[in-house]
Amino acid sequence: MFTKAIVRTPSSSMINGLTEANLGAPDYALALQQHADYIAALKECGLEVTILPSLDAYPDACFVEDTALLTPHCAILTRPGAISRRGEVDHIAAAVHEHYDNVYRLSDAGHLEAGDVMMVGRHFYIGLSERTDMVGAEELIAMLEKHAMSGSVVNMSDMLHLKTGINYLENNQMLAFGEMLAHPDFAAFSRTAIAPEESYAANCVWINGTVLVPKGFPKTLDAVQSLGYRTREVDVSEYQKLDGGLSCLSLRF
Ligand code: CIR
Repeated sequence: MFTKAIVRTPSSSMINGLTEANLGAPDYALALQQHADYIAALKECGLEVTILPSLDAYPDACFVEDTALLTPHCAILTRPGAISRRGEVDHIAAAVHEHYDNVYRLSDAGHLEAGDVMMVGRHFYIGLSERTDMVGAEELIAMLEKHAMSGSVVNMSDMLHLKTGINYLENNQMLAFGEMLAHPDFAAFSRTAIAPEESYAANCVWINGTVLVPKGFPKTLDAVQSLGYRTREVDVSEYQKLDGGLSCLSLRF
């Protein structure tokens, strides 16, 4: 169960955020409305939400998920692979320290964004992407092991982050698309295929029995409901324009 979440209000500078989506620039006013509804959804799932202020100098800073990994036993501040995002970590640190006694920080030797990290109980799958390398992954695993948790790396080639393509809904269930559908590392799980035209919706988020599903992806909504989950749709179209999914917009712990 999760009890808390941390989010960051987007800045108007988000229109300059990193993206390869080719969906045009986000509408900032609409993005703010969508962010407010995202926070409402987190609260409906029972979470107490800390809302951090926008950071004009960091257009991607609303995607807080990448800057820290919050586990039940410790927190780890990351070192983003995207150079323009590295400074975001200093700005999330205080909020993380407020909630955790055991806080680690990855060194400057490698890089890792927590969008590449998927928690399955006490085990953490770490995608090796353009944003996360082996050095960062190995450092993270060593920190997890200090607290009786484990990690393993996942080879991948087609996606921004691991959780762009696969997400755990507890109960042995995962949503997957593309190269994650038949990936051997997840053979032990029941994988529900996301329709190719709805690939963005592979990034759903399980919170305390409810699954947040991005609005506008009816096949995925139906599939998740058919698995027996309560669902809550959240419109994040303006974040999709920046390659950001539902999970990227919060740290849940
Ligand atoms: C980026 O490219 O870093 C942002 N525009 C999107 C980050 C999405 N985060 C995530 O998938 N965890």
